[in-house]
Amino acid sequence: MLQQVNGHGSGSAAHSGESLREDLQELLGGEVPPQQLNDLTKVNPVTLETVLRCLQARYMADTFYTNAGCTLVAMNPFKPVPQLYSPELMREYHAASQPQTLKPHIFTVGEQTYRNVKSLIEPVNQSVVVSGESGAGKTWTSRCLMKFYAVVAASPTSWESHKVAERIEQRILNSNPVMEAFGNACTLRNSNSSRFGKFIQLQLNGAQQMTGAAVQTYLLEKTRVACQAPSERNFHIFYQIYKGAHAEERVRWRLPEGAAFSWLPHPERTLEEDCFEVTREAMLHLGIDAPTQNNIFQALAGLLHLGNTRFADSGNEAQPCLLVDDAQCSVGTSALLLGLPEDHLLETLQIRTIRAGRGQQVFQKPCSQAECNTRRDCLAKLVYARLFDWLVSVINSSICAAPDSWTTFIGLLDVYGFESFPNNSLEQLCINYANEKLQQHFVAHYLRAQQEEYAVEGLEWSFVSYQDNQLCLDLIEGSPVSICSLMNEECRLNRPSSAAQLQMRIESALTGHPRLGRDRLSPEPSFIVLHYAGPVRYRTAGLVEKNKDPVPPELTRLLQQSQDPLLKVLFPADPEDKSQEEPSGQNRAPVLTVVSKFKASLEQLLQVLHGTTPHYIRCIKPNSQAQAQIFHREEVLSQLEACGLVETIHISAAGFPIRVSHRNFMERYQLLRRLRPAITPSPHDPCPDGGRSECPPCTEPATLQGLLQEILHALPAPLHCGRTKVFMTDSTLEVLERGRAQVLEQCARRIQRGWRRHR
Ligand code: AOV
Ligand code: MG
Repeated sequence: MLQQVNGHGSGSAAHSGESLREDLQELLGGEVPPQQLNDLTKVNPVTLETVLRCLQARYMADTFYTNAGCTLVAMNPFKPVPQLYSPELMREYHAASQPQTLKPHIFTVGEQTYRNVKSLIEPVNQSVVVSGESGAGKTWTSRCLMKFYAVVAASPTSWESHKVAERIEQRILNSNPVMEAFGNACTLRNSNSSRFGKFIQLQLNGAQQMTGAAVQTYLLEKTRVACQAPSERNFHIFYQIYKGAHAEERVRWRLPEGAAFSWLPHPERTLEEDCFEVTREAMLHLGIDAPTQNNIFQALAGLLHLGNTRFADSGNEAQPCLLVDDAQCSVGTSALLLGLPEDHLLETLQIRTIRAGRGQQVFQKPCSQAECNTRRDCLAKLVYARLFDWLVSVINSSICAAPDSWTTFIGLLDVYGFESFPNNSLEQLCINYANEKLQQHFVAHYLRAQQEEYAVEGLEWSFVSYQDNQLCLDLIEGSPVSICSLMNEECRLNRPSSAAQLQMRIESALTGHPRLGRDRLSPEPSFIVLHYAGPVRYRTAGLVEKNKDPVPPELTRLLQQSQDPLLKVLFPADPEDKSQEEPSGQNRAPVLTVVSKFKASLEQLLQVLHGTTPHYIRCIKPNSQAQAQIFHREEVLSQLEACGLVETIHISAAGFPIRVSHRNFMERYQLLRRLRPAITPSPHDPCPDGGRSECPPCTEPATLQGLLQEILHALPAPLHCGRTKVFMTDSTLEVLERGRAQVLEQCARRIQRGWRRHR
């Protein structure tokens, strides 16, 4: 067999082993033993072409995971492969003495992180950063990893506690369908695309059982509620309600079969994500009872009706806009479902309240047709975003462990992947900015830090050049001038500025920037950012407004007056109620823009990641049609180039991922002294427990150099001593640990023998 299969050979993952071997043997000139082809660092020579051919051969043979040194490459199968994710297979990886020797799998990463948190050498929180472009399989991967931890980290013995543990793991898993129903949508790139970022912290106690979890989310793409790009859809939950409500609920939520909603495009499309029952069931498990669920779905139906509200100019500036045709019915239904007085809702959409002049007099001004539409959309976004945040907080209170019941965590990061559409706006800018940040974390953590550390530690090392994306980040977020700073300034100046003006400002302030592209042919004002994963053209129209994300205070106040129990929770009455009207001029509070808030939350995330040992899974999309068994070389190539996989492999191939401080190394491996070659300690060896028992007392204390020499003499594994740390590969660590276990066992036997003799 090509790989050490260990049990999961029954399915398609294994049966094409022979053809895979032939292909790889040809590629590698037959030099490398077949079981090592699991790792791209063993491909010889490492070039884009050879790596690509290896991945292609594996993909066509239904082998989807491949190691690339410190990263795991995960190709999206685009078809069900249930045998690859069975609980039996999870247990197999968990039980393996050396999971790294099994077929590459996300469970190897899962098991590695799980073992690392209890590592006696340097226990530390772990994180798994799953990256890849939109549709590559990040959410799928992190869901499977959560299932893995739910299986391996649940082991309380008593029946009573078993029940509790099952409940918490089940609840944690139940958070997925709920968050995906409310936060995922069908886009051009992925029919289940995450429209928010998520970091979930799985909390473990001292016995390594999962006692809870905490979810942190990042910037939901709330504009989707009121505006969907051509061929895209709204969030799944709207379709779930629309298609899955029972007859009686349809009456209650005013959703007759076949009703048309302009915020519900493409309801005819059938997706597996449209299953309402799964969401309801999961919500129930999370403690969201049926009456609360009813309130949530009723409010969402209210938003759908709000979306059908249309305005027309009244022809007289002094008069409010008119409702178009049967929009009166929509407003009425929407008001009813949201627990609002109909006339108050309508008036708030049609009329602005402004304070102006020295005496801060209050004026009322009819809104233009466009303003009415903006206010309607704003109301929907406001309700949906609050609802989403509230759901996340309910989920957290349902799954979060008490602070003293956990000691370490494994974090899973699943954010929206890099995306480029025909039209890109602030949402894509933020998403791609987040991906740049994560790429930089990878580059900084792995590529740069590793090489710099070797240099500082005085290890001999030939440097590998890699692509740093700092320049692109400077262009987006740098100071003093960047795209974000210019957008923020426009928000702060609060002046009407056109799309063309913003484009001109960006071009003149950042002209010549190596990461700013030019697109003279574009029919509309735009700019191009040359991202690490490819160029993206952003339209400037609407950028400043979206960045400012203004919420007229009348809208919040309106919602605070709702009689609906859910909206009362989402919009609690403001006790001081200071902001009665929209302030003008200098009375405005400083604007905290969308990008500045997003930047702050990303920086917080990176701080958390920096405090963990990160593990990387790179998801690759083999084709953009989401089809099984199709490998588009060009598309894969650009993903490999973008993430710097070849550089990663070069560095990993020659690198030492394990580094242990001199002191910790001495403490742990002191007892390996006088190992015989082949690591078989003789019964006459000194006792590793310091001579407290019957075995002969230990001889003179070791120095690090002495210890290393002795170990090197006994072991074939490479060890390198830096100025402050000892460096080694994963396999060396395993050899050391095996040796240590043998010595300890030997010693325990000797002590037992001693006891027996005494009795
Ligand atoms: P993403 O999270 O990376 O995109 P998903 O995890 O949603 O991508 O994967 C997209 C689709 O690919 C899924 O809905 C599955 O149909 C399929 N898929 C992915 N991984 C597997 C697998 N291991 N086995 C079978 N099918 C798979 V985005 O959220 O758009 O960036 O914002
Ligand atoms: Mg996703």
